[in-house]
Amino acid sequence: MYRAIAALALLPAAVLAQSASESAAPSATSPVPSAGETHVVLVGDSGRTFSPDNVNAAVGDIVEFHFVSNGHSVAQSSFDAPCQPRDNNAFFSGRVRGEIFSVEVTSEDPIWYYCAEGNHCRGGMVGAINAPTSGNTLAAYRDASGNAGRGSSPGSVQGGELRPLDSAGIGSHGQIRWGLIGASAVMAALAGGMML
Ligand SMILES: [Cu+2]
Repeated sequence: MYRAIAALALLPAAVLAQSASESAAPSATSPVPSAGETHVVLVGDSGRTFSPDNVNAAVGDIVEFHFVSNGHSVAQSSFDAPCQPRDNNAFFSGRVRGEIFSVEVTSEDPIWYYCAEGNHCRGGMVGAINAPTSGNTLAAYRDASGNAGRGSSPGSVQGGELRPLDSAGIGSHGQIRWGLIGASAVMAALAGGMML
């Protein structure tokens, strides 16, 4: 009798362990772009923000800006002059919604960017790719943006590719989609385990 109870007590743990390994499987087999890793940055998912506001990317990687809310853009600046286009080749998405703007990382140098709409940049809506952890940090760039004037835009949409977000509001490269599926699968597995 005691043994039977002990075995039953162990059952939920075994079910949970198995569910966890099953839900992890899609990530392992999800398509990986051959050129390099893809990093997703959500634009405006919680107000005037890029999140994450820094990504560490290698040459050949892609950074995708997912415009999940209205009234934002992404434009490249220098470190020294936030809220202004870096030069005539600064990347710029234009003001878009429901689209993905993909930028290829072609250098190990830090890349600084901002939202060019209204006062968003001076309000701190800035970000970086490969920001150093000392010296010219993202925090220093953001501080400087607070003293900048109203943001200005590069003259044209350039330096990246635009494509639509899919109907789920999530792009086709899949990192976030797999993340959401993984999270809901874990929740379902937990709920299922509790019912057992
Ligand atoms: Cu903005």
